Amino acid sequence: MKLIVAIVNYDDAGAVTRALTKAGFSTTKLATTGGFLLATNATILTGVRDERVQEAIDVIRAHSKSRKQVVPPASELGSGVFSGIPVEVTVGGATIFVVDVERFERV
Ligand code: 2BA
Repeated sequence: MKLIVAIVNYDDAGAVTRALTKAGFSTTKLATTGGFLLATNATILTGVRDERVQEAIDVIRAHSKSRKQVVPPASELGSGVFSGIPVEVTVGGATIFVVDVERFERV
């Protein structure tokens, strides 16, 4: 079994969780904050059987859009850094980690 940890744009989180649920995956959605932009995003946890990992990633990819975001000058970035010029970054689709699950129980 694997745990998929997917960090997605907050605006995509509902569509991603709905699509995963419709495909038969269990999900937990957490409200999180990116360390660089300090913007709210969402982290979706999905425990899946090994043979369904790619299927789950395909669902997440299909509902996670990539966005360009311009950080205005003098905005505070992570670690208290202030940028003096506008910075454009591409955020997402999704940042995905696949982690081995040593033990899974529902008690
Ligand atoms: P943030 O940390 O707020 O980063 C937002 C976007 O800013 C990133 O998009 C990337 O394009 C840019 N960025 C991040 N750190 C940067 C840096 N040191 N210098 C220049 N640009 C930087 P994504 O790569 O799509 O990441 C979206 C969100 O996914 C991140 O939000 C963070 O919450 C998470 N994330 C990405 N990589 C991660 C990692 N290795 N570990 C944990 N979380 C990660």
